[in-house]
Amino acid sequence: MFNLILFGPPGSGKGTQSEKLIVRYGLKHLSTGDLLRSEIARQTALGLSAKGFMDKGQLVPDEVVIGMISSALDENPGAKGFLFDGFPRTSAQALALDNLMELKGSEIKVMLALDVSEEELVNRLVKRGETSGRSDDNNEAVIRARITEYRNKTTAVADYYEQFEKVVMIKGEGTIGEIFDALCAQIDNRFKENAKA
Ligand code: B4P
Repeated sequence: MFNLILFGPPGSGKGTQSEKLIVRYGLKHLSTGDLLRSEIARQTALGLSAKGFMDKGQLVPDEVVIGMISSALDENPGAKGFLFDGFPRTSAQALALDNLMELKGSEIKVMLALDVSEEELVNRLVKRGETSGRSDDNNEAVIRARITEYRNKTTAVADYYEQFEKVVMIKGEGTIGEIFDALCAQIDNRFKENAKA
């Protein structure tokens, strides 16, 4: 299995690039943001509780998202590999993911981290808020709260994978095509190494 994490702050392009990467590499896309929004749309108990956190720009509690990822992994036993988008977002989630991967006799091969300036992030999310209908995108204070959550709780996840030399920084500003090419170059390198191992 080839498993990778696409990492970066809110609005860095994780969702945008994931859609293209799963097509190119045949990976199963696991986006905790998408999974949570689907729970909200279906008005499940999990969704209703998650919405309160998301609308304030806060992270949803670890046990909720870890449970969702665990179920999604079990539902896809034949996957060639997983692309994790927006997960893990805390150190506890990173440890849980490593344990889940170990249970499957697999591991995270690489974390590709998109680097984008804060002003560009805010601009992108404010712009998306004009059309997306997402309640966490239509208020600049909530967008800034999401970026603060990222700084306080999520950057530690990159430090965690850094100790295993699995983090590769990618410039996340430029055209979507340029960024996609840079991501693919890194994946192609590691796929080759994977095939040899
Ligand atoms: P997510 O759904 O993960 O969303 P995101 O971080 O806001 O966006 P992403 O980085 O995917 O940006 P996108 O490609 O869409 O999280 C939403 C909320 O869910 C979180 O705040 C949290 O509350 C909760 N949550 C999710 N996972 C969680 C977890 N593991 N633990 C706890 N809570 C969790 O791009 C943004 C915009 O930029 C788009 O409009 C796009 O068109 C544009 N764009 C993309 N690339 C561009 C480029 N190169 N140039 C210009 N614009 C670009």
